[in-house]
Amino acid sequence: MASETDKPRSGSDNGEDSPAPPSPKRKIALVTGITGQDGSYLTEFLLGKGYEVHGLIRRSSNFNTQRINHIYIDPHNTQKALMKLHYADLADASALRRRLDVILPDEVYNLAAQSHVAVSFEIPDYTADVVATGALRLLEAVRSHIAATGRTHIRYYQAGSSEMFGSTPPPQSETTPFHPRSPYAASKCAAHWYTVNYREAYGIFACNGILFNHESPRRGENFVTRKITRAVGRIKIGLQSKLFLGNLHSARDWGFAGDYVEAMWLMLQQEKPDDYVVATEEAHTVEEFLGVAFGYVGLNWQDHVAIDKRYFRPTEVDNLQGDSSKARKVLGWKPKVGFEQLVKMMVDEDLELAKREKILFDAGYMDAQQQP
Ligand code: NDP
Ligand code: GDR
Repeated sequence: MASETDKPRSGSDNGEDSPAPPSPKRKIALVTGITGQDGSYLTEFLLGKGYEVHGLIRRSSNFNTQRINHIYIDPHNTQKALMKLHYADLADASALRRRLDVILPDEVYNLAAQSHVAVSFEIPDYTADVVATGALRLLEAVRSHIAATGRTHIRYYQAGSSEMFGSTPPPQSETTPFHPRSPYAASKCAAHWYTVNYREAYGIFACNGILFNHESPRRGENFVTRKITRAVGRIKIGLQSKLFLGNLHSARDWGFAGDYVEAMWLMLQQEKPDDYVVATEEAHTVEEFLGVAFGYVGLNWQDHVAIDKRYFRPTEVDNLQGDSSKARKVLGWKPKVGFEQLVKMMVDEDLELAKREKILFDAGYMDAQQQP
């Protein structure tokens, strides 16, 4: 998806500072982190509900819109281009406020984050700036936007994480104490409490979704599930033989991202703002994930997996298993995709991807050593 100018692919013909004429019918959503796994599923979901979706994207030397290219419609097609992209960064408070004033959203979904737990030990300061202070900047932009415009109906969703529970044993619910085990998790705790505080102090309709791990074929390739399914595809096709991993004994409550974005939306449709745990309520170890993924294509993971200490974290989160009874009761939400189905869905897609890579490799266009 190439662009000829340095302007993001926005459907708006308006200048930067003049508000777009509000659509009489459509609800307007503003999504930070639209280029990420969840941003792409949420945008599909909201477009399906008839929303106009505005996404904030970061400037990058490469285009970073691969996950949303399939729903992109050229902005010159003004009737159909309902996803609009704008440059902004959670590090830039004035840009956030300006975007709110121009886009005039009804709902704001804050999904942007440096979301990799292990990486947060390497770049803790940056992680805090984006994950914690970034959420505060956006909340403050929402608060001042409401104060200036009187648009009190605006609703805010904060992407919280089961990582906040850290070492507190399962099952973890909304009343379970937080004990974060990484700079990422500590920053998410700050964002959680900023959100609660803005709700209590200013009466903003702000919700925290405390989401347990959710995966998909669009998951970043350095998260353990996708790293495994990418390797399974490549090993099966003969492009790779070994997979290097860290701790195989941690347990996670893994669901499907496509199911979880519906819960985000449901939270903002309630009468009152509140916080909700979203989880499958089923936990599996990394080793179990390996067993299902390799077994599905007739391979034995023990023949291919090697342990590399570099993937161990200074502090690990051993066991996450959610209690999502509140979300099930109040929101009427429940997951549709189970663990085995999720793993197989990811392996199927990565097998196809590996086949395409093999064609490039055989034609001499790709170095098989360049593993994801
Ligand atoms: P991803 O890592 O796939 O996506 C993160 C998004 O944030 C990307 O669009 C990224 O942009 C954007 N981003 C990163 N830094 C900035 C910044 N400084 N300013 C603006 N945008 C930025 O995450 P997921 O989609 O998996 O997760 C979505 C949210 O939910 C995150 O906040 C994550 O922490 C949280 N979460 C995720 C869970 C999961 O299991 N997936 C579970 C619980 C919480 P770019 O594409 O340019 O990198
Ligand atoms: P997590 O996901 O830390 O739970 O955070 P990740 O997939 O990174 O790790 C899950 C578990 O697997 C272990 N592991 C490895 N992890 C990675 N990334 N790479 C490896 O090689 C490897 N080997 C073993 C980890 O130690 C860990 O125990 C995700 C992110 O999406 C967060 O943003 C989100 O908030 C939480 O899920 C809920």
